[in-house]
Amino acid sequence: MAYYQQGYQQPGGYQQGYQPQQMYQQYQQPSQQYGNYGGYFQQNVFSVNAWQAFQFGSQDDLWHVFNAEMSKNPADMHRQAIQAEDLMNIMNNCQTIRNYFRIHWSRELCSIMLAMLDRSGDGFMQWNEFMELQQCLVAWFRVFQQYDSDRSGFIEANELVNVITNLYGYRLTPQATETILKRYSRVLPRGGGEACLCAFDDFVSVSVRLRAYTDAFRKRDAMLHGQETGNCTFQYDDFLRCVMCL
Ligand SMILES: [Ca+2]
Repeated sequence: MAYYQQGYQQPGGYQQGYQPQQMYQQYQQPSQQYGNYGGYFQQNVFSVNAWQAFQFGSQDDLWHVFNAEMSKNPADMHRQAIQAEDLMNIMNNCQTIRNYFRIHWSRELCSIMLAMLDRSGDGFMQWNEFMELQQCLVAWFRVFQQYDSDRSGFIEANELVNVITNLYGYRLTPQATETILKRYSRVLPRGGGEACLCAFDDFVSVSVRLRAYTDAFRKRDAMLHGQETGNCTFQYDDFLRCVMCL
């Protein structure tokens, strides 16, 4: 498999220049067709200091957490990158990170998060990708907590819709919104009736997938038409490559 044979060699040490903003500018400009979600990320995600949120003393402490997990596997060390399983271990076993989010991170969600930020396209998570993920997660968690005022671990479905459409700024039809709610919320008993609620892990899944699929669609739209039109033609193989990686 090429995935294994590629053997990504470039060291991913955090001394490398870390300029995530530049990576976004190409496809996350405000758009008539796709909304202004890029603006939200630019204004909020990149100003987050993940290590401070986790109450580490410095960024080095977070690097040591990453490095300690990477060091458990010589192949990971050779690649200077971790895998979804390693990411899951960090998220669940690092006490400071676990105490911050207070959820169990599934391997599935860790795979999705790894794929979202796999800028090097090698299927592994380098340190700079890991840092960017933590920034995203802290930014998302702060949003989530704003709405989860009673700290129940859930936000209401209508608040999820509010975040996606008004705060993030995606342009979605009611039909698309309903599809998202069916997939990413759960119906729980509340006060003699029922409430449609969204937990933080589902909130992360929605945030990751919406962004990745929208980016992929926009990119092809712009390449195909020379500008964004809101329409796109996919080859079957290209479509699969877009959706199956998440
Ligand atoms: Ca990578």
